[in-house]
Formats: sequence, C-alpha cells, structure tokens
Amino acid sequence: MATKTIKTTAEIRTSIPDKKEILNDYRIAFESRQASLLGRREVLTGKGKFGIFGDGKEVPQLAMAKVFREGDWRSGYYRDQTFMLAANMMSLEEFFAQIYGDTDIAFNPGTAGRVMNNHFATRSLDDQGNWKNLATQKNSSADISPTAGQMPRLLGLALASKLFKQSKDSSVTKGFSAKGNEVAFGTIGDASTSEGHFFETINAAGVLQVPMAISVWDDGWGISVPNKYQTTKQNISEVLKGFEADENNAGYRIYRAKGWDYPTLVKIYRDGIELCRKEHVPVLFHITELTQPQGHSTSGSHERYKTKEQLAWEQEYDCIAQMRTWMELEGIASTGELDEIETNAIARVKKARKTAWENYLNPIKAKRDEFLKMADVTTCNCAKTQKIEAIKEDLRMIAEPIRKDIISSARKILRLICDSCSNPQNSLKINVTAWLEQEMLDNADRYNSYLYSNSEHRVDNLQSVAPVFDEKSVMVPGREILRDNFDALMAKYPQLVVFGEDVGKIGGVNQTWEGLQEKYGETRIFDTGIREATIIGQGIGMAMRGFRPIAEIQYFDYLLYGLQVISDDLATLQYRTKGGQKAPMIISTRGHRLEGIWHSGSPLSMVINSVRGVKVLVPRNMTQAAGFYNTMMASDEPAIIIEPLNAYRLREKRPSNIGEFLIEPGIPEILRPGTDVTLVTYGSCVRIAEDAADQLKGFGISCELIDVQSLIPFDVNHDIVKSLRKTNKIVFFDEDVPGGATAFMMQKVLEEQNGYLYLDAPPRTVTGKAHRAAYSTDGDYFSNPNAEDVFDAVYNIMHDYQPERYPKIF
Ligand SMILES: Cc1ncc(C[n+]2csc(CCOP(=O)(O)OP(=O)(O)O)c2C)c(N)n1
Ligand SMILES: [Mg+2]
Repeated sequence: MATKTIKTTAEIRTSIPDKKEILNDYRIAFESRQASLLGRREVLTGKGKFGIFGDGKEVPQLAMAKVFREGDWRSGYYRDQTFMLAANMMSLEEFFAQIYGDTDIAFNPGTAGRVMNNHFATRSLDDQGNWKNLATQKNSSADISPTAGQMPRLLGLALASKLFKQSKDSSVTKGFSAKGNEVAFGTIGDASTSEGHFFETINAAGVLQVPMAISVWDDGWGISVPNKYQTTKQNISEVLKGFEADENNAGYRIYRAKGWDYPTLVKIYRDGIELCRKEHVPVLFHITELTQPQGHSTSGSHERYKTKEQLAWEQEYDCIAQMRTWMELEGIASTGELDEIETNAIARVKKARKTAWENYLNPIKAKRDEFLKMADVTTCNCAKTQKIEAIKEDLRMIAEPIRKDIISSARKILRLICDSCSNPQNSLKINVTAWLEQEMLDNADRYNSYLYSNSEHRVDNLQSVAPVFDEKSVMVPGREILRDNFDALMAKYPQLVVFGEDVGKIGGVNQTWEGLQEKYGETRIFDTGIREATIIGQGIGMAMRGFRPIAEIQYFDYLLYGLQVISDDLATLQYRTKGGQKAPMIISTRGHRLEGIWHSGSPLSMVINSVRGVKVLVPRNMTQAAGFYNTMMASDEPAIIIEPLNAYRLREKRPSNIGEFLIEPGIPEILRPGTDVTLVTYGSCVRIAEDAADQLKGFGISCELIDVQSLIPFDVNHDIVKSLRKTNKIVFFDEDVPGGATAFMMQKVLEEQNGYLYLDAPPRTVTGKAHRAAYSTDGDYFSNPNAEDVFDAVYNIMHDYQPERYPKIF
C-alpha cells in the first residue's frame, strides 16, 4: 500500500469537500484509470491503432473540474480524460469510441474518428453549422497533437472574456458570454513548456491580464527525455517566478501542489480560479510528482528508460493510491466502502467499453452482411464465380471487419463479375456499382468532408456584388479605399476586432486603419507585441467565441512565425471536428516586392500547401482587397488576405458602395482579352504582366491576361482552360520560387481542367529565383521576374511556334 507523506493541515482542512463529493471524485478517478488500462488493452489487441491515456494525472483534474463552469473554455492536451469525465464533457463510452475511431458523431462527438484518441472537443455548432449557446455549456476547444499547440489559441479564448467584460453591446455577448466571467483553462505537459509557443503565450497573457489558468501536469518526463534536459533548474514555476505579480506590477499568481495531494489541490484550484475569474489575473498551477503508470503511450514501454527506483517511486506516489490512503487515514471512508466503489467502477468501465465497441462495430458488420447478400453469384457458372466466392469467404471470416475490408473486397469483386453473373431481374454489375458509388460517397462524408464550412454562411454561397462607380467617384490612393472600407466594416459588425503590430495607435504601417482607434476605441482596435504565433492564436480563440477578428501580420514573410498555428490549428479546425467548431478569422497581411529576402513577400507556395482549409486571397489592388474583406466578413470561414504592397499609394477609383461590394473568391478575371498566349498571374505581378503585354503588342503578339485573384479556391468554374482552348499556349507567372505557386496553378489547369488537350506549345512558368530576392532595385531586377522576362518567355513561345514570323531576339 502507498504511504502518505503529507498531513492535512488545518488550513487545507477547511476546503475539503463533503464525504459524498470525495467518494464521487474517487469513483471518477478510479473509472478513468480503469479506462486507461482497458484502453491500452484495446490497442494491444488490435481494436484501436494507437492509444495515449491520462493515467497518473487523475487527481488534480478532479480539482480542476470542480471549478470549471458553464461558459468556460478548455484548451489542453491528451492527458485530460479525467477532467473531461469529471466535468461531464465526455462519457466513458465516448472515451472508447475515440480509441476505435468511430466516425459517428452521435458516439464520437469530439472528433468523429478523424484524430487520435484523447483529443478532446465539445461541439460549438449545431448540425447546420450555426453557433449553439456557448455561455450555457462547458466548452473544450478541439485538441491538436503538436506539443504546446494548444497555447496560442488559449490566449484568444481568455482575451475574449476580457473584451466581453468591457462590451456594452448585447449583440456581441449574447449566446457567448455572461459578462466576461469565463475562465480559459489551459493544460500542458512539463516537457512541452520548452516550446516557444508556451513562453510567448505566458508573456502575452501577462501583458494582457486575461483570465487564463494554465495547469502544468509535471511528471518529469517528455516521453524518454527527463526534466533536466527540458527546463532550466528543472522546475518551470521556478523559472516563471519573474512573471509573478508584485505590489508594483501586474503579473501572474503561481500555485504549486503535488499531484497526489487531493485536499491541497482542491484548495488551490478553488482559490486560484476565484481570483482569475473575478480579477482577470492569469494563474499558473504547477502540479508536480505526477506519474505515468503505463508509460507515455502504446508506442513504447517506459521500462526502457526509467530506472527501477523511478518506477518504484511512481508506483508509491500513484495519485489514486495516495488519495485512497488519505481517505482511509482521515477516516473518510472504510476499506469496504472503497473496495465497493472500485468493484463497481471496474464493471461500469467494462460495460462502457462493450457498448462503445458494439456501437462502432455493428454498423460495419451490417454493411458487410448487406454486401455479401447482394453479391450473390450462385446463379452463374462462369469461371470467375469461384474467385468471387473466395473473396466473399475471406470477408465473411473476418471477425471484426473494418470498412476498408468491405470496400476493397467489393472493388475486387466488381472486376470479376461477368455479364452472365447478372440476370435480367438482378443485374449484379449494376447493383454492385451503384452500391459502391453510394459507399464511396458515404465514406467521403466520413473521412473527406468539412475541410471548409458547410453552413449557409460558407463563402461559395455568396455572390459577387460589383463596386459601384458614379459621377462622384474620384481617384484616391488605394490605402484610403481600404481605410474607408474598414471603417464601414467596423460600423457594420460590432463583433469585428482588429489587432497586430502597429495597427492601433498609428493605424497600421500603411495607414489603412488610420483614425479608426480614436473612432472605435482600444477594445476594438489595438496594438500587440511582436508575437506572430500568438497573434494568430489570439484570433483563433476569439473567433471560436463569436468575435470576428482581423489579425494583422505586418509583412507576408513574417507569416512563417504564425504558420504552424494556421496550418495545424486554424486550417484543420472544421475538419478535425467534422463541423463541430469554427474560427472565422481573417489574417490580414501584405506582400509582393519590397526589398530583399525577408521583405520580398512572395513565398506563396510555402503557404498554399500548408493551409488547405483556409482561403488564400491575392488581390491585385485595394478595391479587390476591400471586396475580399467584405466577402469574408459576410461568411463564416477563415482567410488570409495578402494586400499588394505597392498599391497603397497608387490611385484607384473610389466605389460609392464602400463596405458592401463583394468579390467571390475562385473567379479569375480576364483583364485583357487576347488570342495568342494565355498569361496567368495574380497580385502585384498583374501590373508587370500588363507592362509585358503592352511590349508584346508592339511585336504583334496578343496576350490574354488573367488575374486568378485567389489561389485557394482556384478557378472554380475552370475559366482558364476556356482561354487556353482559344490561345493553345500558356504562361504561368509569379515571383514565388521555381516550382512554387506557378506549378500549383499549372497542375490545376493542365491536370484538373484537362488543359493539356489544348496545348500547341510546352507550358511555361516564369518565377523568381530559388534564393529569394536580393536587396535594392537591381537585386530585385535580377532576382524577380520583370516585364522583360515575361516578354521573353511569351515571345520565345511564339518563336518556337512560328520561327519565321517571330525571329529569335534573345
Ligand atoms: C511539436 C511536437 N514535437 C514532438 C511531438 C511528439 N511528442 C508527443 S508527446 C511528447 C512529450 C510531451 O511530454 P510532456 O509535455 O511532458 O507531456 P506528457 O506526455 O509527459 O504528459 C512528444 C515529444 C509532438 N507531438 N509535437
Ligand atoms: Mg511530462
């Protein structure tokens, strides 16, 4: 039996719950442990592919669940199953459904089988994709696997409370908040605190003073790497001491406790969360001496790297064993009472496992039986029937089939069905084909749906509304169109908040938000520190709670700092919850051609292939950019909008319907009709292409110039191939690296749109150099494609096509 080493002091004793509550907690912890033990068995016997569990971390999570209220949010990681059970945010059946990868949201509402087990999420949206009332339910933002990836979004979840508290507008708070009294709870492992995201978030929350409560579950290990290689002084709360509030400075409150010390844990969570909720002081709970009874995950065994002494210590200090000893020593419960709780818990968990397994397996078995019955070839004597029967028999013999077994058998059988296997009453070939088609659709819904919003507010439900020009329309610098458009959007959408580096006081580095902080106040438009990852995370968390953030990234090249957050969190959000959560934020940035490697603003391919799930819009001028902002604000989807840097000063005609005109993404615009060569580009390159097209005209070459306007989505109506059918020659042009976004466009047009059918000459790409742009105008000229390069590329295609008419120049 475990020995208890700390006595319950008089101070702690005052916050001990009553006996019923303690025993209920013990039941939950014990059930959770049994679930971990059985869960591992399910994986080792092949019912689940991978398993990671919360064993050894149960007791502090009971304390956290006690103070977690309706309207609160969690942003945590894979050890939190006891919390989810204790807070009634997940059932034991759902815990097992995750291990099996059940795709039915009725049984597996968090992830619909798309994500490994113990990745938790509640559903914020109804089945139409509309918000549920988030102020009256307990909320968990959807977990991701990258360590510390939960931190940037946590900041936004907490900041939302602060802004709700300050908001007087019920259209902003209704259904999302009760006066901003919600706490955002974060959890993280000790080793994951080594990540930059952790420190960036800690610092930002300290600056912002938001109701964020982080628990570090410290078991001393990150898989096989112990604390001494992870954390200075091997102690994260010691390291964070400088963040603590003192009499002169706001900061953090830090609480410490051993993870097996139930009464102290209950007390510190009560005290800490009360302070955090009331005063909006960020708090950190450093919970030490936690264990991993079964090691890190099902992928390895900790006996390989832990000493015998360490393993023995872990057994002794197992938090559940310690809690039991404490209850016995304190006379809270008798051995008999505790034994009974444990016996019942074991039975309860076994039952939940069985129910979840049947929920998962029975529909698959029924599908298998349905197929076997349909694929009846007994009336045919053709040479193939034996082979068909053999495949069917193999399928029939699988005790626990998966969908792959059925569909793969069906596809193989379809190849073997002869015409006489079918009879006039029962055309087997037709039936199996129809059945397979339906199955492929159903499985696409299970595994390939909801990368983007499916709600009525999705972008492709919106239609363009043209900018209106009248006799009063004057030419103004492009940045004024954006500024006036943002003004109109701020007035129209009270949920719209904008933040980033230099966006508040000075109105952005290009003055596109000029004067708007004075007009709308610092709670709606504000400066942030230089911290791109948490600027994005801040946007995600706020958007999850009903705000409509525009997060500013000062230059496109610096998006890289936030790209992990966009790619892993924002872009996968709808998908990984099968439409259960959304974060309709806009990432506003600017790029294309300033100076040098880190201000050239062109590495589009680095973005487009990592953010599928987010729209990527590349307007050529500020009227188009404003139209995209208007469209995205009218939708419920996230987007990156890249303003063309060199267009702020250039004059454009100011539309009279500022804030109202919409531009549908995915619709290329033919800027100049032409007959000889199709020239495809976007953003700032459009102006260079126009210059090149003028030069080519002088040589009798007619370019059809197309601005694709958005890379994701890309040419949804296949307009570019229509141009190619006419010209039979095509050049893709941008300033990304060779094989970058031009290759992406080429694949779309030649493969997806079957453009190869219409080519009379090899397709060409004109791109920047692989080294990215050198400094100065000359550096730019020799690094980036210019009008002469485009001229030469197009001219040489014409030369290859008609050498006499277009003699070689260069
Ligand atoms: C960015 C990233 N790097 C590596 C991993 C692989 N990985 C998963 S869990 C883990 C250890 C985390 O340890 P800790 O934060 O202490 O949590 P614990 O599992 O001990 O509770 C690692 C390295 C990952 N998921 N993400
Ligand atoms: Mg750890």
